[in-house]
Amino acid sequence: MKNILVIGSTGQIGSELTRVLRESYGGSHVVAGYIVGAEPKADLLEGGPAAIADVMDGQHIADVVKEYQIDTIYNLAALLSVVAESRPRLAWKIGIDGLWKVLEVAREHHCAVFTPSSIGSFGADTPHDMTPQDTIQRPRTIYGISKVTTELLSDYYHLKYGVDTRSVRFPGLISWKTLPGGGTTDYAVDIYYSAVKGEKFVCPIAKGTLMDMMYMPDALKAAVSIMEADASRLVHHNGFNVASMSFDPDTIFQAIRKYKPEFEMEYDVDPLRQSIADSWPNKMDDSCARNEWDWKPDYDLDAMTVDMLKHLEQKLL
Ligand code: AKB
Repeated sequence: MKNILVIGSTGQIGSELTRVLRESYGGSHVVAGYIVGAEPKADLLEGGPAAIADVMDGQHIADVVKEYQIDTIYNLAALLSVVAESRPRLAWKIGIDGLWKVLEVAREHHCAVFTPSSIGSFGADTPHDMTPQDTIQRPRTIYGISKVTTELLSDYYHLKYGVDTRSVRFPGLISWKTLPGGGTTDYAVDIYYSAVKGEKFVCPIAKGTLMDMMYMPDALKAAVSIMEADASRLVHHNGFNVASMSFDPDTIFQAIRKYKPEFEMEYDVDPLRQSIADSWPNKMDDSCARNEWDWKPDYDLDAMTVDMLKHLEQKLL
């Protein structure tokens, strides 16, 4: 049985991943790591142990790892792409200085580590259609630069020290449970909230801008599956492309209109978000993940839309 520490358990991915991991491995085997000022809500506190685990404090993380005999760390501490552009030094401190501390703890205490990468790790020079697993990665955002570094540093710890580092490149993640904060793909979550509230949606991304997106249950499945994968089959370790759907604002708008015919949308393009979106893939080729650890998503745009609308109606109305 694994003993898992989730660093960033109160964030967009962490809050849902901690619950899913507890269902699989048992509540007492999954520690919800958090920072002061972002304490877990009651259900996370009741479902299993919780501990302060700040990526800025490696000694503290080591103490938590020893206390709970942790063998697997999900390191989810990061700033998303748009907010990172306004606080580049902090983005680097959390994403890379913090990662370094986590990897050192993992090396000393023999833990496996998952630290997500992103479609943001690609850049304008990357082939945009069916973006290959191994290709040009020259991003110009601090988020992208830190994600490429995350992949390389994780590979380095694997090759040099034998630390079992694994990760995927997440597309934009869509969930009705926890809101993202400061990402380029956030519009694809916000649009559902507007549709359910009966408000016109003002889209900050231009019509025709394709990006990979994924429903949160599939993202959680990817995060758990890659850490469970048979190591002898893995050719890659970090930064697996994982894809499930790719759409532009008009396509998701039409998907929602199928169920909410009165829904309206207009465009007010945000230059920063748009320039980031333009540098990201239209659609990734995820055949390596499919071949090396049997990755397969469950949700397409229509299935996600039905589920999002159902749950947001229960939550908001
Ligand atoms: C963002 O938009 O910053 C994130 C991502 C795709 O990594 N959702």
